[in-house]
Amino acid sequence: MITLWELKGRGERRYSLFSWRTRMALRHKDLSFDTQPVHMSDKAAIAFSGGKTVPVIRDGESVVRDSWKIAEHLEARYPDRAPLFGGDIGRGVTQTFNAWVDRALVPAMLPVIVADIHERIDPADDGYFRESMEKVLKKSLEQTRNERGEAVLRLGKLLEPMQAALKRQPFISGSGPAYADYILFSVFQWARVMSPQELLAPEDPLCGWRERLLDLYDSFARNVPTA
Ligand SMILES: N[C@@H](CCC(=O)N[C@@H](CS)C(=O)NCC(=O)O)C(=O)O
Repeated sequence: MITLWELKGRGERRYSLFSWRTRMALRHKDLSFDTQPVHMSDKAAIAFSGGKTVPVIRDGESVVRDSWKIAEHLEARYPDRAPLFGGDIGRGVTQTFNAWVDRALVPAMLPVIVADIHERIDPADDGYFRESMEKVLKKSLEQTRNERGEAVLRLGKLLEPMQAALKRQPFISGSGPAYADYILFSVFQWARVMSPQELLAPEDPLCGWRERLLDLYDSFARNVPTA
């Protein structure tokens, strides 16, 4: 049995975007797992991992931290299960995509939804979350709410290449879903779980793609508490 440590929000919401990558990767490989929800501010709960962020997994004797390292671990440990990358070239391209999502897309999504996230985190994390987010964004959560219109426009512009790609193929990884899809999906699932804003219009190719991801593995990601 594998255990996944992830963030605990209000009303059983699981909102760690990086942990959603791991959740989907575990389902992709058809591995069963249980979860340990933790508060964002409770670093003692994950001190055994040697770090301060989730996801962390324990898989037998191995403790692995960082969503990318976890994906590599699962691919190496379970080579006979459905592949997450599809060989060395696929792993390389997927790692490049991981860097783009983390360094361009996540910072573009954050100001759009951060005030909504704040309303749905566990109350125990209130001060910690506000302080750390306001430091990253260099503005107050209230200010992000006032400037949301511009942030939504910036996000839309950034997503244009994804829309173009998804007009040509049903998944980021091609004809079927793989880890690159879960990387992108994690950002939309983060928004779906914590924000009531509808960010994708029905005619957007990203909307159809997200529906396909929500349908996977018996609607695993669809049937969770959301905003
Ligand atoms: N590169 C890491 C990033 C993990 C990360 O930032 N996780 C967030 C939750 S989504 C976290 O644990 N934050 C705790 C904090 O900021 O104190 C990964 O891919 O796992």
